[in-house]
Amino acid sequence: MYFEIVKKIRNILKEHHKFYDESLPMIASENVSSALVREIVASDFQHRYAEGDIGNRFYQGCKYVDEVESIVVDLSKKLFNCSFVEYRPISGTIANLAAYASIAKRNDGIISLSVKDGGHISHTEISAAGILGLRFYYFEFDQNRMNIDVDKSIKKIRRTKPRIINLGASLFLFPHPVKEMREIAEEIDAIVVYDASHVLGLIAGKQFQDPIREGAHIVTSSHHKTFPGPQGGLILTNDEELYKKFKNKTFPGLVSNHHLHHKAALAIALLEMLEFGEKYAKQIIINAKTLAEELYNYGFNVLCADYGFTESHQIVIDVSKLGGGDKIAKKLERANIIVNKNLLPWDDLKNVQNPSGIRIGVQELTRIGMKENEMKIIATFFKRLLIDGESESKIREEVINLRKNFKYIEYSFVKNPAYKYYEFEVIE
Ligand code: DSN
Repeated sequence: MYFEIVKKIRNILKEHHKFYDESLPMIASENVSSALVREIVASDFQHRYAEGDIGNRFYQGCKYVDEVESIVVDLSKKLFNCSFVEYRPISGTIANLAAYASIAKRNDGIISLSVKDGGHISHTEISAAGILGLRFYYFEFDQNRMNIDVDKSIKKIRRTKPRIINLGASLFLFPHPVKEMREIAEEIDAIVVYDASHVLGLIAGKQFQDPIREGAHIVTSSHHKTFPGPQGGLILTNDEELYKKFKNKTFPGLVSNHHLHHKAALAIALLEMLEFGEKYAKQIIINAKTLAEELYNYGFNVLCADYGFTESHQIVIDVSKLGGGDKIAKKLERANIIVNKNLLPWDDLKNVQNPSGIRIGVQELTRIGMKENEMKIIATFFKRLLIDGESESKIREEVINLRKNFKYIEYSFVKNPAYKYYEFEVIE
Protein backbone atom coordinates (compact mmCIF):
# COMPACT_ATOMS: atom_id res chain seq x y z
CA MET A 1 0.00 0.00 0.00
CA TYR A 2 2.74 2.43 0.93
CA PHE A 3 4.64 1.71 -2.26
CA GLU A 4 1.87 3.55 -4.08
CA ILE A 5 2.83 6.67 -2.15
CA VAL A 6 6.48 6.05 -3.02
CA LYS A 7 5.49 6.07 -6.67
CA LYS A 8 3.42 9.17 -6.16
CA ILE A 9 6.34 11.03 -4.58
CA ARG A 10 8.66 10.05 -7.43
CA ASN A 11 6.09 11.25 -9.90
CA ILE A 12 5.73 14.57 -8.11
CA LEU A 13 9.51 14.99 -8.33
CA LYS A 14 9.45 14.13 -12.01
CA GLU A 15 6.73 16.72 -12.55
CA HIS A 16 8.86 19.26 -10.70
CA HIS A 17 11.81 18.50 -12.97
CA LYS A 18 9.61 18.81 -16.05
CA PHE A 19 8.24 22.14 -14.79
CA TYR A 20 11.76 23.51 -14.34
CA ASP A 21 12.82 22.09 -17.68
CA GLU A 22 10.08 24.19 -19.29
CA SER A 23 10.53 27.33 -17.20
CA LEU A 24 12.75 30.34 -16.80
CA PRO A 25 14.17 29.93 -13.26
CA MET A 26 15.15 33.43 -12.14
CA ILE A 27 15.32 33.22 -8.34
CA ALA A 28 18.52 35.08 -7.46
CA SER A 29 19.57 32.63 -4.73
CA GLU A 30 19.38 29.44 -6.78
CA ASN A 31 21.34 27.60 -9.44
CA VAL A 32 21.74 24.21 -11.09
CA SER A 33 24.76 21.99 -10.60
CA SER A 34 26.53 19.79 -13.11
CA ALA A 35 26.11 16.02 -13.37
CA LEU A 36 29.56 15.68 -11.79
CA VAL A 37 28.35 17.53 -8.68
CA ARG A 38 25.09 15.57 -8.55
CA GLU A 39 26.84 12.22 -8.92
CA ILE A 40 28.82 12.93 -5.76
CA VAL A 41 25.79 14.27 -3.88
CA ALA A 42 24.10 10.91 -4.57
CA SER A 43 27.20 8.93 -3.50
CA ASP A 44 27.81 6.83 -0.36
CA PHE A 45 29.40 9.86 1.32
CA GLN A 46 25.86 10.93 2.21
CA HIS A 47 25.58 7.98 4.62
CA ARG A 48 28.82 8.51 6.55
CA TYR A 49 30.05 10.30 9.64
CA ALA A 50 33.37 12.14 9.78
CA GLU A 51 33.22 14.27 12.91
CA GLY A 52 36.54 15.90 13.65
CA ASP A 53 39.27 17.37 11.50
CA ILE A 54 40.92 16.03 8.38
CA GLY A 55 43.27 13.22 9.48
CA ASN A 56 41.92 13.31 13.05
CA ARG A 57 38.39 11.92 13.09
CA PHE A 58 36.22 10.37 15.77
CA TYR A 59 35.08 7.67 13.33
CA GLN A 60 36.89 5.01 11.35
CA GLY A 61 36.32 4.61 7.63
CA CYS A 62 37.22 8.18 6.74
CA LYS A 63 40.41 7.78 4.70
CA TYR A 64 38.73 8.72 1.41
CA VAL A 65 36.76 11.52 3.06
CA ASP A 66 40.07 12.91 4.37
CA GLU A 67 41.56 12.72 0.92
CA VAL A 68 38.76 14.61 -0.82
CA GLU A 69 38.31 17.20 1.94
CA SER A 70 42.03 18.06 1.77
CA ILE A 71 41.39 18.84 -1.89
CA VAL A 72 38.39 21.02 -0.95
CA VAL A 73 40.58 23.05 1.40
CA ASP A 74 43.39 23.48 -1.14
CA LEU A 75 41.04 24.42 -3.96
CA SER A 76 39.12 26.93 -1.81
CA LYS A 77 42.34 28.65 -0.76
CA LYS A 78 43.47 28.81 -4.37
CA LEU A 79 40.20 30.06 -5.84
CA PHE A 80 39.59 32.69 -3.17
CA ASN A 81 43.26 33.51 -2.64
CA CYS A 82 43.12 33.17 1.15
CA SER A 83 45.08 31.35 3.83
CA PHE A 84 42.37 29.67 5.91
CA VAL A 85 39.06 28.04 5.09
CA GLU A 86 36.37 26.40 7.22
CA TYR A 87 34.36 24.32 4.79
CA ARG A 88 32.09 22.45 7.22
CA PRO A 89 29.15 24.84 7.81
CA ILE A 90 26.11 23.21 6.27
CA SER A 91 24.59 26.52 5.12
CA GLY A 92 25.29 30.21 4.84
CA THR A 93 23.27 30.89 7.99
CA ILE A 94 25.36 28.38 9.97
CA ALA A 95 28.50 30.02 8.57
CA ASN A 96 27.23 33.39 9.82
CA LEU A 97 26.31 31.99 13.21
CA ALA A 98 29.79 30.42 13.61
CA ALA A 99 31.48 33.65 12.55
CA TYR A 100 29.38 35.87 14.83
CA ALA A 101 29.73 33.51 17.81
CA SER A 102 33.50 33.48 17.37
CA ILE A 103 33.90 37.25 17.66
CA ALA A 104 30.99 38.58 19.73
CA LYS A 105 29.31 37.82 23.01
CA ARG A 106 25.80 38.56 24.28
CA ASN A 107 24.99 42.29 24.25
CA ASP A 108 27.78 43.14 21.83
CA GLY A 109 26.54 45.15 18.86
CA ILE A 110 26.20 44.23 15.21
CA ILE A 111 25.42 46.59 12.37
CA SER A 112 24.02 45.16 9.15
CA LEU A 113 21.44 45.93 6.48
CA SER A 114 17.83 45.61 7.56
CA VAL A 115 15.72 43.07 5.67
CA LYS A 116 13.83 45.92 3.97
CA ASP A 117 17.11 47.31 2.69
CA GLY A 118 18.16 43.89 1.40
CA GLY A 119 19.83 42.28 4.43
CA HIS A 120 19.54 38.54 4.93
CA ILE A 121 17.45 37.38 7.88
CA SER A 122 20.52 35.75 9.49
CA HIS A 123 22.03 39.25 9.83
CA THR A 124 19.10 40.41 11.94
CA GLU A 125 17.32 39.94 15.26
CA ILE A 126 14.86 37.39 13.86
CA SER A 127 17.52 34.80 12.96
CA ALA A 128 21.14 33.74 13.63
CA ALA A 129 22.42 37.03 15.01
CA GLY A 130 19.30 37.33 17.18
CA ILE A 131 19.85 33.92 18.74
CA LEU A 132 23.21 35.13 20.03
CA GLY A 133 21.54 38.00 21.89
CA LEU A 134 23.43 40.73 20.07
CA ARG A 135 22.38 44.38 20.05
CA PHE A 136 21.16 45.47 16.63
CA TYR A 137 21.89 48.51 14.56
CA TYR A 138 21.16 48.98 10.91
CA PHE A 139 23.15 50.77 8.24
CA GLU A 140 21.78 54.02 6.92
CA PHE A 141 20.70 53.28 3.36
CA ASP A 142 20.85 55.31 0.17
CA GLN A 143 17.64 54.35 -1.63
CA ASN A 144 18.70 55.90 -4.92
CA ARG A 145 21.89 53.92 -5.13
CA MET A 146 20.44 50.89 -3.30
CA ASN A 147 23.58 50.75 -1.24
CA ILE A 148 24.91 51.60 2.21
CA ASP A 149 25.10 55.34 2.86
CA VAL A 150 28.74 55.43 3.89
CA ASP A 151 28.96 58.81 5.62
CA LYS A 152 25.76 58.47 7.63
CA SER A 153 26.57 54.86 8.55
CA ILE A 154 30.06 55.75 9.71
CA LYS A 155 28.57 58.37 12.03
CA LYS A 156 26.21 55.75 13.41
CA ILE A 157 29.06 53.25 13.87
CA ARG A 158 31.17 55.82 15.75
CA ARG A 159 28.22 56.48 18.03
CA THR A 160 27.08 52.89 18.63
CA LYS A 161 30.42 51.03 18.47
CA PRO A 162 29.22 47.61 17.27
CA ARG A 163 31.59 44.65 17.57
CA ILE A 164 30.56 43.33 14.13
CA ILE A 165 30.22 45.34 10.95
CA ASN A 166 28.33 42.97 8.68
CA LEU A 167 28.33 43.54 4.93
CA GLY A 168 26.65 41.53 2.17
CA ALA A 169 22.96 41.15 1.40
CA SER A 170 20.21 39.18 -0.27
CA LEU A 171 19.28 42.11 -2.42
CA PHE A 172 22.74 42.95 -3.65
CA LEU A 173 23.08 45.09 -6.78
CA PHE A 174 26.38 46.88 -6.20
CA PRO A 175 29.65 46.24 -4.33
CA HIS A 176 29.59 47.19 -0.66
CA PRO A 177 31.99 49.74 0.91
CA VAL A 178 34.42 47.24 2.43
CA LYS A 179 37.45 49.53 2.54
CA GLU A 180 35.56 52.30 4.32
CA MET A 181 34.07 49.86 6.82
CA ARG A 182 37.48 48.36 7.56
CA GLU A 183 38.83 51.82 8.32
CA ILE A 184 36.11 52.58 10.84
CA ALA A 185 36.43 49.02 12.22
CA GLU A 186 40.09 49.72 13.03
CA GLU A 187 39.06 52.88 14.85
CA ILE A 188 36.50 51.19 17.12
CA ASP A 189 38.05 47.69 17.31
CA ALA A 190 35.31 45.95 15.31
CA ILE A 191 35.45 42.98 12.94
CA VAL A 192 34.23 43.25 9.35
CA VAL A 193 32.25 40.20 8.26
CA TYR A 194 31.24 40.05 4.60
CA ASP A 195 28.46 37.64 3.68
CA ALA A 196 29.28 36.75 0.06
CA SER A 197 26.48 34.21 -0.42
CA HIS A 198 24.80 35.92 -3.34
CA VAL A 199 27.94 36.98 -5.14
CA LEU A 200 30.41 34.17 -4.39
CA GLY A 201 30.39 33.00 -8.02
CA LEU A 202 31.05 36.54 -9.21
CA ILE A 203 33.90 36.92 -6.73
CA ALA A 204 35.33 33.56 -7.82
CA GLY A 205 35.07 34.73 -11.43
CA LYS A 206 36.81 38.02 -10.50
CA GLN A 207 33.88 40.15 -11.70
CA PHE A 208 32.75 41.69 -8.41
CA GLN A 209 34.64 43.19 -5.50
CA ASP A 210 37.34 41.17 -3.73
CA PRO A 211 36.24 41.49 -0.09
CA ILE A 212 39.30 39.97 1.56
CA ARG A 213 41.72 42.20 -0.38
CA GLU A 214 39.50 45.23 0.32
CA GLY A 215 39.63 44.62 4.07
CA ALA A 216 37.02 42.11 5.26
CA HIS A 217 38.39 40.15 8.22
CA ILE A 218 36.03 37.24 7.56
CA VAL A 219 34.04 36.18 4.50
CA THR A 220 31.07 33.90 5.10
CA SER A 221 29.04 32.34 2.32
CA SER A 222 26.75 29.70 1.01
CA HIS A 223 28.02 27.94 -2.13
CA HIS A 224 24.92 27.41 -4.23
CA LYS A 225 23.74 30.78 -5.56
CA THR A 226 25.91 32.44 -8.22
CA PHE A 227 28.46 29.83 -7.14
CA PRO A 228 26.96 26.71 -8.74
CA GLY A 229 27.78 24.13 -6.09
CA PRO A 230 25.66 21.87 -3.91
CA GLN A 231 23.95 23.49 -0.93
CA GLY A 232 26.31 24.38 1.91
CA GLY A 233 28.41 27.09 3.58
CA LEU A 234 32.00 28.29 3.82
CA ILE A 235 34.07 30.70 5.93
CA LEU A 236 37.27 32.29 4.62
CA THR A 237 39.95 34.47 6.20
CA ASN A 238 43.62 35.42 6.15
CA ASP A 239 43.70 35.80 9.93
CA GLU A 240 44.85 32.69 11.78
CA GLU A 241 43.53 33.75 15.19
CA LEU A 242 40.05 34.39 13.79
CA TYR A 243 40.22 31.09 11.88
CA LYS A 244 40.94 29.13 15.07
CA LYS A 245 37.91 30.75 16.70
CA PHE A 246 35.35 30.18 13.97
CA LYS A 247 36.73 26.68 13.32
CA ASN A 248 35.93 25.81 16.92
CA LYS A 249 32.48 27.39 16.72
CA THR A 250 31.77 25.33 13.59
CA PHE A 251 32.95 22.01 15.02
CA PRO A 252 32.12 21.04 17.71
CA GLY A 253 30.05 24.22 18.03
CA LEU A 254 27.33 24.17 15.42
CA VAL A 255 27.92 21.12 13.26
CA SER A 256 28.47 17.60 14.53
CA ASN A 257 28.65 15.80 11.21
CA HIS A 258 28.95 18.07 8.23
CA HIS A 259 27.35 16.90 4.98
CA LEU A 260 30.21 14.89 3.47
CA HIS A 261 28.54 14.37 0.09
CA HIS A 262 27.95 18.10 -0.33
CA LYS A 263 31.52 18.97 0.61
CA ALA A 264 33.01 16.39 -1.77
CA ALA A 265 30.75 17.74 -4.52
CA LEU A 266 31.93 21.24 -3.63
CA ALA A 267 35.39 20.17 -4.86
CA ILE A 268 33.94 19.73 -8.35
CA ALA A 269 32.21 23.12 -8.28
CA LEU A 270 35.48 24.74 -7.15
CA LEU A 271 37.25 23.15 -10.11
CA GLU A 272 34.51 24.27 -12.49
CA MET A 273 34.91 27.81 -11.23
CA LEU A 274 38.71 27.69 -11.47
CA GLU A 275 38.39 26.56 -15.08
CA PHE A 276 35.29 28.43 -16.34
CA GLY A 277 34.45 30.93 -13.59
CA GLU A 278 35.66 34.07 -15.27
CA LYS A 279 33.74 33.51 -18.48
CA TYR A 280 30.61 32.48 -16.61
CA ALA A 281 30.67 35.46 -14.21
CA LYS A 282 31.28 37.93 -17.05
CA GLN A 283 28.27 36.59 -18.94
CA ILE A 284 26.07 36.79 -15.83
CA ILE A 285 26.74 40.50 -15.47
CA ILE A 286 26.28 41.19 -19.19
CA ASN A 287 22.98 39.29 -19.04
CA ALA A 288 21.75 41.16 -15.96
CA LYS A 289 22.56 44.55 -17.46
CA THR A 290 20.98 43.63 -20.79
CA LEU A 291 17.76 42.40 -19.22
CA ALA A 292 17.56 45.43 -16.94
CA GLU A 293 18.02 47.87 -19.78
CA GLU A 294 15.48 46.16 -22.04
CA LEU A 295 12.88 46.05 -19.27
CA TYR A 296 13.53 49.68 -18.41
CA ASN A 297 13.11 50.69 -22.06
CA TYR A 298 9.75 48.88 -22.09
CA GLY A 299 8.64 51.08 -19.21
CA PHE A 300 9.31 48.91 -16.15
CA ASN A 301 10.48 50.71 -13.04
CA VAL A 302 13.83 48.92 -12.86
CA LEU A 303 15.75 50.37 -9.92
CA CYS A 304 19.02 52.27 -10.20
CA ALA A 305 18.70 53.35 -13.84
CA ASP A 306 21.10 56.23 -13.14
CA TYR A 307 23.76 53.83 -11.94
CA GLY A 308 23.65 51.17 -14.67
CA PHE A 309 20.93 49.13 -12.89
CA THR A 310 23.29 46.49 -11.46
CA GLU A 311 26.84 45.20 -11.16
CA SER A 312 25.72 41.75 -10.02
CA HIS A 313 23.45 38.90 -11.14
CA GLN A 314 20.36 40.67 -9.78
CA ILE A 315 17.94 43.27 -11.00
CA VAL A 316 15.08 44.73 -9.00
CA ILE A 317 11.80 46.14 -10.29
CA ASP A 318 9.28 48.19 -8.34
CA VAL A 319 5.97 46.75 -9.55
CA SER A 320 3.72 48.54 -7.05
CA LYS A 321 1.92 50.35 -9.88
CA LEU A 322 1.22 46.98 -11.55
CA GLY A 323 -0.46 45.54 -8.45
CA GLY A 324 2.53 44.65 -6.26
CA GLY A 325 5.17 41.93 -6.01
CA ASP A 326 2.85 39.15 -4.92
CA LYS A 327 0.41 39.54 -7.79
CA ILE A 328 3.15 39.96 -10.39
CA ALA A 329 5.31 37.05 -9.17
CA LYS A 330 2.27 34.74 -9.26
CA LYS A 331 1.26 35.92 -12.72
CA LEU A 332 4.79 35.33 -14.01
CA GLU A 333 4.78 31.86 -12.44
CA ARG A 334 1.63 30.96 -14.39
CA ALA A 335 3.62 31.81 -17.53
CA ASN A 336 6.52 29.58 -16.29
CA ILE A 337 8.72 32.53 -15.31
CA ILE A 338 9.94 32.04 -11.75
CA VAL A 339 10.90 35.11 -9.69
CA ASN A 340 10.29 36.17 -6.08
CA LYS A 341 8.40 39.06 -4.58
CA ASN A 342 10.71 41.29 -2.58
CA LEU A 343 10.44 43.95 0.08
CA LEU A 344 11.86 47.29 -0.98
CA PRO A 345 13.28 49.96 1.36
CA TRP A 346 10.16 52.14 1.09
CA ASP A 347 7.75 49.30 1.93
CA ASP A 348 5.76 49.18 5.12
CA LEU A 349 6.62 45.94 6.94
CA LYS A 350 2.88 45.32 7.24
CA ASN A 351 2.93 44.68 3.49
CA VAL A 352 5.39 41.82 3.69
CA GLN A 353 2.91 39.57 1.85
CA ASN A 354 2.55 42.00 -1.03
CA PRO A 355 5.70 44.10 -1.18
CA SER A 356 6.50 46.57 -3.94
CA GLY A 357 9.25 44.65 -5.62
CA ILE A 358 10.27 41.62 -7.56
CA ARG A 359 13.88 40.42 -7.55
CA ILE A 360 15.30 38.73 -10.62
CA GLY A 361 18.53 36.74 -10.93
CA VAL A 362 20.05 35.66 -14.24
CA GLN A 363 22.78 33.30 -12.96
CA GLU A 364 20.82 30.10 -13.60
CA LEU A 365 19.75 31.14 -17.11
CA THR A 366 23.41 31.96 -17.78
CA ARG A 367 24.43 28.54 -16.52
CA ILE A 368 22.17 26.90 -19.11
CA GLY A 369 23.75 28.94 -21.87
CA MET A 370 21.55 32.00 -22.29
CA LYS A 371 23.12 35.22 -23.53
CA GLU A 372 22.10 38.77 -24.50
CA ASN A 373 19.75 37.68 -27.26
CA GLU A 374 17.72 35.51 -24.89
CA MET A 375 17.62 38.34 -22.32
CA LYS A 376 16.01 40.51 -24.98
CA ILE A 377 13.42 37.85 -25.75
CA ILE A 378 12.68 37.38 -22.05
CA ALA A 379 12.16 41.14 -21.65
CA THR A 380 9.50 40.96 -24.37
CA PHE A 381 7.75 38.19 -22.41
CA PHE A 382 7.58 40.48 -19.36
CA LYS A 383 6.26 43.36 -21.46
CA ARG A 384 3.66 41.34 -23.34
CA LEU A 385 2.41 39.65 -20.18
CA LEU A 386 2.52 42.50 -17.67
CA ILE A 387 2.09 45.63 -19.79
CA ASP A 388 0.27 44.55 -22.96
CA GLY A 389 -1.95 42.05 -21.16
CA GLU A 390 -1.30 39.07 -23.42
CA SER A 391 -2.49 35.76 -22.03
CA GLU A 392 -0.44 33.71 -19.58
CA SER A 393 -0.92 30.57 -21.70
CA LYS A 394 0.48 32.23 -24.83
CA ILE A 395 3.59 33.45 -23.01
CA ARG A 396 4.00 30.07 -21.30
CA GLU A 397 3.95 28.36 -24.69
CA GLU A 398 6.72 30.68 -25.90
CA VAL A 399 8.76 30.15 -22.73
CA ILE A 400 8.56 26.39 -23.29
CA ASN A 401 9.68 26.88 -26.89
CA LEU A 402 12.59 29.10 -25.94
CA ARG A 403 13.74 26.57 -23.35
CA LYS A 404 13.87 23.81 -25.98
CA ASN A 405 17.23 25.21 -27.13
CA PHE A 406 18.67 25.48 -23.62
CA LYS A 407 18.60 22.08 -22.03
CA TYR A 408 22.21 21.67 -20.95
CA ILE A 409 24.56 22.92 -18.25
CA GLU A 410 27.40 25.06 -19.58
CA TYR A 411 30.65 26.12 -17.86
CA SER A 412 31.39 22.57 -16.74
CA PHE A 413 33.73 19.76 -17.83
CA VAL A 414 30.70 17.76 -19.01
CA LYS A 415 27.53 18.70 -20.79
CA ASN A 416 24.52 17.29 -18.98
CA PRO A 417 20.79 17.99 -19.11
CA ALA A 418 20.12 20.67 -16.52
CA TYR A 419 16.79 19.43 -15.18
CA LYS A 420 16.90 15.70 -15.82
CA TYR A 421 15.50 13.51 -13.04
CA TYR A 422 18.29 11.01 -12.36
CA GLU A 423 16.35 7.81 -11.88
CA PHE A 424 17.94 4.78 -10.22
CA GLU A 425 17.03 1.30 -11.38
CA VAL A 426 14.35 0.00 -9.00
CA ILE A 427 13.13 -3.61 -8.68
CA GLU A 428 9.59 -3.78 -7.33
N1 DSN B 1 16.73 34.05 1.44
C1 DSN B 1 17.65 33.68 0.38
C2 DSN B 1 17.53 34.59 -0.79
O1 DSN B 1 16.66 34.31 -1.57
O2 DSN B 1 18.28 35.54 -0.96
C3 DSN B 1 19.02 33.52 0.81
O3 DSN B 1 19.15 32.58 1.84
